[in-house]
Amino acid sequence: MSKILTRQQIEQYYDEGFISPVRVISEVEALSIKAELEEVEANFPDEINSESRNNLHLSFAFLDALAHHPIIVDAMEDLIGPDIALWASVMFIKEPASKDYVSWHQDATYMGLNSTNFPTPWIALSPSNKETGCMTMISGSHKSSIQSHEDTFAENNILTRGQVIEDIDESKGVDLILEPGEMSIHHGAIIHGSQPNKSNQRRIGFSLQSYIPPSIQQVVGRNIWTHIRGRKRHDEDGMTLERPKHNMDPITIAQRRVANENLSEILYKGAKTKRNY
Ligand SMILES: O=C(O)CCC(=O)C(=O)O
Repeated sequence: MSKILTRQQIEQYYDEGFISPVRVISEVEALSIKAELEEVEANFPDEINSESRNNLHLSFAFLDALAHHPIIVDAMEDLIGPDIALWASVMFIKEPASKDYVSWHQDATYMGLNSTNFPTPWIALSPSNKETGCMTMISGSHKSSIQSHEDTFAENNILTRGQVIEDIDESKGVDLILEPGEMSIHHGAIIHGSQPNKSNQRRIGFSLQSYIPPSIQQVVGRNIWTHIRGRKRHDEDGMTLERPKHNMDPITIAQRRVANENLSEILYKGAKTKRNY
């Protein structure tokens, strides 16, 4: 029996490649997390900024708590079973009236895993809708294989390589409208992207990319996994990450640095150039 997701939601994940919306925390709690995020952005500008946006959960206790949130983890268990590790996380922020966008892509393309079959929850910390630049999913596209992506490194494209899949049938696009505190869940092979934020408020989404069962192996590079629940992965052995007891817990800073260096090796493998995220 599933813990959080209904049978219909689980079927939707397999048929269409995404589920949305699922309430995780109240709007008030989400806005308090946003306020804490903005406080640490102001206090630790070198550690958290538009380029230093990966694996914040490794050093910031309030984001570690979100990565381990029982509603998120129970939903993941409904999709992948009881043994769960988190591959990485990315804070996707689009500033008010900015040109930043995310081109059509499939997450699994550059993750160096031997499967594309895994879920990513994306938690809204501000309203995510057509005006603020929500994610759009191409329904059912996870059923086809990984498409060819062209690296563009385009200036306002906030994906690592600015990678893009051309010639998408946008008529199958479904906008994932989320209120603060709600999440969407998308499949590792679904084609998705997002448009610029035309509003006067920030659009903030915390992408927990991705929760992975032990049956899926890292075949490119060496990822540093966050153990979440159940049996540990064998490639986590000997590597016990400390969870941050408070924001910027000193013991976790070096861990995050190494995790991000490793992540960069994986995400930019074979690329002509590297960005700082
Ligand atoms: O935040 C966005 O607009 C895009 C995020 C994304 O592509 C992802 O979480 O996989």
